[in-house]
Amino acid sequence: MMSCQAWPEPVVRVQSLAESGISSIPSRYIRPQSQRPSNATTFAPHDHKPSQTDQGHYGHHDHDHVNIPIIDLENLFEEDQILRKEVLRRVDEACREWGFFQVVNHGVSHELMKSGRELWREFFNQPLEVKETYANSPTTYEGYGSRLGVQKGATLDWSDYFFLHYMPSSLRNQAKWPAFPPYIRKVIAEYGEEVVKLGGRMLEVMSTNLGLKEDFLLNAFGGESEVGACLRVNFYPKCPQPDLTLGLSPHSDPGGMTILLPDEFVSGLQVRRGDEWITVKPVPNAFIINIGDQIQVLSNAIYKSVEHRVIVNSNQDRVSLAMFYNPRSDLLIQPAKELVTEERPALYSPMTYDEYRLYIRLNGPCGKAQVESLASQT
Ligand SMILES: O=C(O)CCC(=O)C(=O)O
Repeated sequence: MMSCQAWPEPVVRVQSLAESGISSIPSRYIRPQSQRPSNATTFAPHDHKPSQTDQGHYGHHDHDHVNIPIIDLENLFEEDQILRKEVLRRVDEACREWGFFQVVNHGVSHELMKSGRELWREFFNQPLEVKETYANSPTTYEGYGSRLGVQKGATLDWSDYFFLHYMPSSLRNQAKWPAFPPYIRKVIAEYGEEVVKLGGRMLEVMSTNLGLKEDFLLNAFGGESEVGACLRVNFYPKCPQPDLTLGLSPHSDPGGMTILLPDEFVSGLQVRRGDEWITVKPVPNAFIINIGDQIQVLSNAIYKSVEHRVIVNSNQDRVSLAMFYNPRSDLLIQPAKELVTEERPALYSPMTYDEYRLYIRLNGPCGKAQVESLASQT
């Protein structure tokens, strides 16, 4: 299979650039006018418990109230079937209407979420020489990186990241994880275990909601021991000209589903809604969950992956932990036969995730170009 061994140009660490005291950003980071972060929709603060009203604001045009749905998962773990069904209904509606939602009472320890964020921030605040010992290459992307894609001369994003494999355990190699700050490896392992468990539950909910057997999606991903899970920790440094650049270019996630722990204090994630970009303001202790391209394919586009991007600012840096929950990379992914009918024929041909992700590994984030081009080939 084609892959790329090395970066096409010397790698520049965005954090070092930001800390060098520049007042204007290099041209490599400046986006064409039409792709700059203007006119985004932000919604009002959320210092109240998620309510029916929050969850029902689909398509509302009063921008102060637009938000991705916020869903309380508490009743998912209850015996009461009526309460459980209501949670299922809300998740289904969010998957169909938005492809993005926040969850609270998800079962992952808040302490672990906090430690994860803090330890990763400490990792990025270490001297450059220490981080460089983990420098990555485009062959696997594992380690400390500053770009996605290997196109020479491409416009670059204003962020650095650390990428590691958590599942399957055969790919988990703690020697490639940061050794400092103390406890970071232990916290990554514990965090991974809890978030992967949450991912498994969400796949059950989505399978049930699609009218499939509860374990359908997990099995399509290779089963509990073979499912893929990898963590990308994004670090978005302060930027002297945030209006000219993006922290992360528009993209849909190529994998199955993403469970994102956003920065507690700094917003930046924007979700596409028609022609608008909605800035998500994270709810305390919530995760943001979004559908990836592989669930779009498996559900025959009943659920859709949604484009998102990240904006930066000049006052505060930002950290986010994205756990990508993916199919085992050598399994063929195709629409579930139960979801293919005469009226709704299969929209996608079978393809392994290995083949699929090569596109983003070579080209970097490209909106929804890849999954849309797949549909047009059938
Ligand atoms: O930083 C964020 O809020 C989003 C990150 C993201 O979209 C990604 O890592 O793919």
